Amino acid sequence: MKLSFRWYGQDDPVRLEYIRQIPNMHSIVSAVYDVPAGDVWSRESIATLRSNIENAGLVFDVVESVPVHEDIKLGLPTRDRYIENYCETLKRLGEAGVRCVCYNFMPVFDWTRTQLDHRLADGSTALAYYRDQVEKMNPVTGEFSLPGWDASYRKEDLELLFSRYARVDEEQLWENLTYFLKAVIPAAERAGVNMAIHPDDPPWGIFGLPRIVTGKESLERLLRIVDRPANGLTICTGSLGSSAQNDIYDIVETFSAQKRIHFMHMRNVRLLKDGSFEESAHFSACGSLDMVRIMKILHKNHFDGYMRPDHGRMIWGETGRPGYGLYDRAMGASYLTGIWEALEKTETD
Ligand SMILES: [Mn+2]
Repeated sequence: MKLSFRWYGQDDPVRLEYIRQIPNMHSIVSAVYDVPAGDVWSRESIATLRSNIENAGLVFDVVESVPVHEDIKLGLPTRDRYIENYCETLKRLGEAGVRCVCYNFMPVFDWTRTQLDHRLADGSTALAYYRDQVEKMNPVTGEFSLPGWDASYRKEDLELLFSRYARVDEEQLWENLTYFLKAVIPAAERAGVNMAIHPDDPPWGIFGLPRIVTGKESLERLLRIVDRPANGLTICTGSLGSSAQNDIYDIVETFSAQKRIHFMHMRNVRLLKDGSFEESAHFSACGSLDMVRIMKILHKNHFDGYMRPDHGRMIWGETGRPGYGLYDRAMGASYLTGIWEALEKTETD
């Protein structure tokens, strides 16, 4: 297991020097943020990112994410140009030493929450998703807006996107993903990069948009499309685990035994009866997931990929990017390191 930490570049209030002080820290997970989705990442930007990270004594070998242009997800004729760009970016990342690229295939919206500052009993704040609030929202009319959305979308852009996605059902989205993978996975192999798709977050359709990377069956289907190690997974325990339908332990067991998990996002969630969920501290008793059980499965299957603490709460008066402060994620990282060390030093026979 190689411990890693997400960093949003020079604008991130969490500094690389601080991240380096977390015991056992190995890799920085980052991205080039100065180009629109679909464009090729410049060699200069990649090199700057790499040298910033290496100067801080850390390794730059994981990227999250290289965004997939909407035209690829929609299957528009323009997709070929964007796929070509994608492959070129992978080539350049491979040359710069990157070994794992996380991406997702969610239409229009990335992760979705209804609240970014839900106050927990201990006074900290966390991200939360309340189902009844989502059901009342209409993103196109803009009568309600969700936190965390890409504010650069104008109303007209959203209307156009939604009208285009009206013709894309789940099977069509699978076809578009298949087309993408068949082009991109061979390029990733040539670049020495493992692709690791992030599951949809939350793992169900929202606002009538299709979502397909939602559970064990869909992950199995995805791996079969191109049955090569470079076509792999990011298992996000909090994303998959926010649906009571998903058996996260079985999922981790199945795919870590097959060596198809390249990246683990470890976080805990507390599931509510109506299908809503609140993010929680990493410690198992704070949420609905048994983190030790997940780590045990990974250890048993000799997991040697990357792992990062996923979202943290805001604690100790820290302000900044919701879910991505330093303090709680650092505690999460140390908690994971502690569990892993205990497993390493415990006789398993
Ligand atoms: Mn995640």
